[in-house]
Amino acid sequence: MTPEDILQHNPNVVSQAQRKQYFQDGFLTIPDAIPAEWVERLRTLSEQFLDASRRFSVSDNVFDIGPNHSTETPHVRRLKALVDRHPDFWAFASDSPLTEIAADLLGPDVKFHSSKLNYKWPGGGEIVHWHQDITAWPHTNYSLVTLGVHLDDVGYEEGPLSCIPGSHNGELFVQRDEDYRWTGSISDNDMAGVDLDSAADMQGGPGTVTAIHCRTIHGSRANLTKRVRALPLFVFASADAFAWMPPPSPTSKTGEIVRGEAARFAHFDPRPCPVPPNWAIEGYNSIFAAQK
Ligand SMILES: O=C(O)CCC(=O)C(=O)O
Repeated sequence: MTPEDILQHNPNVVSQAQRKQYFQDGFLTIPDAIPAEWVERLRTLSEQFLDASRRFSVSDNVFDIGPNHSTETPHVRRLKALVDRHPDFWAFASDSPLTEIAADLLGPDVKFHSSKLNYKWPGGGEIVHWHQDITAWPHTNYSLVTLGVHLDDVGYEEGPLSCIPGSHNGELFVQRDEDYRWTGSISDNDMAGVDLDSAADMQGGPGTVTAIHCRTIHGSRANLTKRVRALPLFVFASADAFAWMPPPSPTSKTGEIVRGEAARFAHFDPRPCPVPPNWAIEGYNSIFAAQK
């Protein structure tokens, strides 16, 4: 769907002014969007999985294990395919205020794409370099959004997500090195033409939702605190957006309609999109592994 079409539908929880802001900037921070009970449930699940990771030492389809991981001190960079990890993650994605927000930004017919939980540990190990999400999972159009949920306070020190306003209307960069290997990040050369001074942090307390348009350039700095910063992320698409390459992190729910109805026609946006590796053949671990 186009932003104009989406704005014609009455919103559920996001105000019309916020929706316009989202389409203008390519991102939106929504404070107090998720009730405390949900935040607490997500936090508890996150802690349980971190604890369970102590028994593992190599990355698999559940955990992306970082280089300093041990039984005593877990260093998990990502819990993968959240909705397959616990039914409550799927309940949250498919029937909660989060799903309402997705519908407000994508239109009444919403398709679930993927989900993960990123951990940013104290120090610079999980710096996320500037990138655009859609080049990893291209679709026939660009009506996709990544929604993140703050489980705790996320301020400057915690390494919040940071976005370049208006970059969703600019070009899509090839996230590969000189040998055309996937890097998952935009090269310094390409970033030289981007106004980094305009970058805006997405800060906020527990229950804040961060919405990032799939074309928006974003990243996150080091965690300067002594605590891990956990960030569950959920990707949704308008029902009329169809993937044209295998997804990097498929889940059993990928492609399910969570609001409204399945599309009878695909919508095609003519703006070109670089072709990612074929993840079904090459496999995918996480953005942290790719950006190393
Ligand atoms: O975890 C973060 O800080 C950013 C994650 C991100 O941008 C991504 O996984 O695409």
